[in-house]
Formats: sequence, C-alpha cells, structure tokens
Amino acid sequence: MNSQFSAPYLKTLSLSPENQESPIHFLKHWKTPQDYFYLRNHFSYPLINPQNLFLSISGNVNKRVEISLSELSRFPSKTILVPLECAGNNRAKFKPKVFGEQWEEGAVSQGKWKGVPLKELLDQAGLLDGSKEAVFAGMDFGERKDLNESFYFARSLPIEKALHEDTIVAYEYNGKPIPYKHGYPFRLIVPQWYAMSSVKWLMNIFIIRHEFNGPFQTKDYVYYPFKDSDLDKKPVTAINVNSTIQEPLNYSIIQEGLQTIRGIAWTGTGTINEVAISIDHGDTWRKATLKYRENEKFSWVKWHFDWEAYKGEHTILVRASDSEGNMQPIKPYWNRKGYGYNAVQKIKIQVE
Ligand SMILES: Nc1nc2c(c(=O)[nH]1)N[C@H]1C(S)=C(S)[C@@H](COP(=O)(O)O)O[C@H]1N2
Ligand SMILES: [Mo]
Repeated sequence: MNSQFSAPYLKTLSLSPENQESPIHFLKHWKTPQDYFYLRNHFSYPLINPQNLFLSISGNVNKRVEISLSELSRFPSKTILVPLECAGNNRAKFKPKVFGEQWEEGAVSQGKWKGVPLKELLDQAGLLDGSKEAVFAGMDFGERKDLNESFYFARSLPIEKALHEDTIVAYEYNGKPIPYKHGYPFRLIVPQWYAMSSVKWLMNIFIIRHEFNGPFQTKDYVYYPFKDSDLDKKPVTAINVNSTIQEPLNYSIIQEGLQTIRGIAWTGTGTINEVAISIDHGDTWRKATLKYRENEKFSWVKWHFDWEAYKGEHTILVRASDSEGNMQPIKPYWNRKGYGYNAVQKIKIQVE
C-alpha cells in the first residue's frame, strides 16, 4: 500500500454502542461519503432480516398499512441534500461541563437522501380525526439503566411536521441503499430538526391522539436550563444556526501572507445569509464569501475568507446568521444535558 493514498478516519468516542465523529476538517464536498459520516447510536446495531423488510403504519388510522422496500421504491420520490447534526454536537465545549458523549465539532455530516414523502404513506393509511403525533420506532433496542427497563429507540413528531412535504422515508443515501449503520433499509429524514428525529432502521409508525412520552422524547432531547430543577424545560427541535472552521486547524502554525480561512455554516429554519470573521476577539467583523449549493434549500453553505496573515498569535472567530434573524451567540446557551451548542467557533493559530 502506498501511504500517499491513505484516507481520513472517523474519531472514536465509543464502540458499544458505536459513537464516532466525522473528520470535519476533511469534509470539502457537498456530499459526505458514507465512510466519513458521523455515527451516533444509543444501542447496539439491530439484526436485520433481509427477507422481512417492511414498514408498518398503524394506530389512529383508517387501515393498517405494511409497505415493503420494493413497494416503497415505486412511490413518487424526492431527493434532498440535508445536513444531519446531532443535538449533542460540541457538547464538550460547555462550561461548566455536562455529562454525556463528549462530542467536539464532528457530529455533523450531510448527503443526498432519496425517499418518499411520509405524507404519501400516511394518506394510504388514512389519518383519523384527532391524530396529534406520529411515533417512529427503530429496530434497535436496549436497557435504559436510569429506568431499569428496555425500550426501542422511538421518537415522535407533531402531526404537522410529519405531514411536511420534505419529511421523507428515505431508502437511499448518495445514490445507494442506505448503509447499514445509518439505518438500512428505511430511515426517517426530518430536514431542519436535530438528527435525533431522523430515526434509523425505521420499523413502525404509530399515529396517536396524545403526546408521546417515551424516554427519548421526554427525558432526553429536552433543554433543561437549570442544573437542579426541571423548570422551563422545552423539547429540542429545530437546529440552531451554526458554523465551523475547517481550515486552518486549531493551534496550527501557518505562514505570513495571504491565507484562506474556510469552513461551512448551516441552520434549521431559513437560510444562511451571512458569515463573518473576527481577528480581534469580536470587536470588528468582516464578511466571508459564501457559496451556496444550487436548488438545495437545506444544504450547508461553504464559506471562505482571504486573510493577510501577520506574525504573532491570533484567535479567529466565525459567526453565522440566518434569514430568520438568528445569529450565533458569543456565549453558548448552557443547559443540563448539553444540547444545541452554537456559540461562535474559535481557533488559535500562530503565524510565522
Ligand atoms: N433507530 C435509531 N435512530 C437514531 C438513533 C439511534 O440510536 N437509533 N440516534 C439518533 C441520533 S441522536 C442521531 S444524532 C442520528 C445519528 O445518525 P447517524 O448515525 O447516521 O449519523 O440518528 C438518530 N436516529
Ligand atoms: Mo444525536
């Protein structure tokens, strides 16, 4: 083997269950190759019976529906470029520190998901009056030590979000069947929301007339603003506006003269409309140049900023804002379980 052709690896946090970050500074493409897509799992991987690839819809519906993989691929489909970001991305940066997987900035990746709008499938089943939420259960399950009980990984969506035209049941990723570790054969894709909603190995959809109270809905993926009380809690839903620097690397030594600072930015609702850089700890900001992916409303944007680097130690800050008027804050919004981190990213570099 010629080492010239070696490729990046994922960054391992744990192996059972498997949690690995993307090598984010290598993600220069619009579509993350599956080998570099971050992995986030609550349980060990489910066993999948290739003879029995069905998705069921039941509950508050006119008739129970079972759909096979080949039937699903005959429905009208859409293909969308969607970033998935773990709600715990950057958790390691909260101060005071919070418990949970200590993700740095690599729990985000994006690619092309092809699938059928969930609405089409729900229409087949026929929603009955009073349908309030759709619950999505994966094939993976295991014990929750905190509750002394076993659960499937299950999440719900309000019925309006379930019926949104871009909420899809995906069966392909980047033009191929979804990779096993990312949810083969069926995966719910919920654009604009943190990725806990995008249930992998989707097996059952239940339509319910009340609010779902599974532990991944009501214990986890909830913002708790206070350390010692549950006061003012609220569910984790849409992605917060965010950005990251891919080049140069934190604590790298670079040459003086013209240098390009690069990265990506993305948001939940709306689109990115500005990315700004500060070299003076946030006193002044200068606009970076943005590159959008045409005809893809959810895609991250690529940004770059040409900088005349001068000798010394510098801190580079990046801050994105979106069309809904949201801007990355200087300080993160601290919450007990460490979700939704989106404070401005900082790197330190030395210029020689
Ligand atoms: N069935 C199932 N779906 C799941 C999860 C899981 O553990 N089981 N994890 C969720 C979370 S928290 C995230 S961030 C994404 C991770 O998707 P990936 O492993 O394809 O990157 O899947 C979501 N869907
Ligand atoms: Mo996540």
